[in-house]
Amino acid sequence: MLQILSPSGDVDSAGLPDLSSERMVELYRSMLTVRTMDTRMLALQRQGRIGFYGTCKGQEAATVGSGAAMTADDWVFPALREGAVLLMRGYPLEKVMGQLVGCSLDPTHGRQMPCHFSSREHNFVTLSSVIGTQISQAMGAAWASKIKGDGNAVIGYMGDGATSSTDFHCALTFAAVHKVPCVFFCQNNQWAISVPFEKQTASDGIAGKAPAYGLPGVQVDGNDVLAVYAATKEAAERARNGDGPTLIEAVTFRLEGHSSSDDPTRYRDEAVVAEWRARDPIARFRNFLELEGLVTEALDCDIQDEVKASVDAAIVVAEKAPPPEIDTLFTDVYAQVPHLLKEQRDDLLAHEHSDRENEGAFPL
Ligand SMILES: Cc1ncc(C[n+]2csc(CCOP(=O)(O)OP(=O)(O)O)c2C)c(N)n1
Repeated sequence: MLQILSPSGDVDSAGLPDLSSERMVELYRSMLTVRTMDTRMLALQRQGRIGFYGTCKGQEAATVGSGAAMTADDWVFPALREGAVLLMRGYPLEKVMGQLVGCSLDPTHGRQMPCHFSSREHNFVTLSSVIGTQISQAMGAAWASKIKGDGNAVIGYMGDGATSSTDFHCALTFAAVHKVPCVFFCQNNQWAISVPFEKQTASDGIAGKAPAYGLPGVQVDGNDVLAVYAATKEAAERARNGDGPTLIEAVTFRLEGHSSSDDPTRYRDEAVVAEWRARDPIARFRNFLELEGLVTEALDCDIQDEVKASVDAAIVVAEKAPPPEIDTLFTDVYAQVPHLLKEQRDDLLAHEHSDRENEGAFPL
């Protein structure tokens, strides 16, 4: 298993990836941003202010390290826990919050479940809730890139549970046969809701499955952001050089429930969770940055305060924004809206209009 940072943050500097000090601090900031979002969003969900949320907690190194290794032109096909990659591409926090709240700031007009972010401008395609679908979609996009010769690579994310889907088999088969520029990134967080990894597969890992499909498999310590970055960077370069796909398995752990609808204490041993909590990817990277003199205690406090302030400000903006315009119920599906739908839209708009006119006419 590829590892660059020891659990205490010491490093074999020969293996350090080529990242400037500023960039490393940026990665740290991104990891803190997703952790802060997770804490705030779970609280908002409990207060009934958003409907649903799936955290990345414990998997920040795998998400941020892999996202950072791809270029802005590369396409991203995320699963549930990779929203941070969109933020790292410069997507505004207010729009992320807008999607979670389902207000007018949400480019998908409140039609998607929370956490299903997308932005064409940022080459970030929405996840499908249907597990595994994005693996074959990523393969297809990579194949298109190859045919067009645009020199881009694609990253397709999945959890360990998704590796039991038909899409995994189809996507890896096609990808290797057609040598497409795709990085398949499996976040092996040990659980697929309540199914533990040992019930998911009798194999001793996911990376080991790759050679059977005819592509290289790399197992990386998913709680080591620098190792994840290095492995993904190498795979993306292979893809761009025409050397075909790679399967990366990031070995990590989901510290929270599967989603805000799940209670993991009902099916897993708290002692094991505590062991993984002690391997926190953010603490490990912070130790490294402190040992290298890149982050001091004061700077760390400043970064944490800035991150919290920007997340809180985005919540305020999204919650103050009005709901999506009502006629968006009828847009974006048909190029030419069928007459029955047009009638329904007109009725609804007329009804809404008369409601507004009558506002205040019946004082309570
Ligand atoms: C095809 C399909 N089957 C079942 C589900 C229900 N489901 C939602 S998430 C999930 C587990 C996913 O686990 P994994 O792929 O390991 O990703 P993780 O959530 O752990 O990141 C399941 C079974 C689904 N959404 N789609």
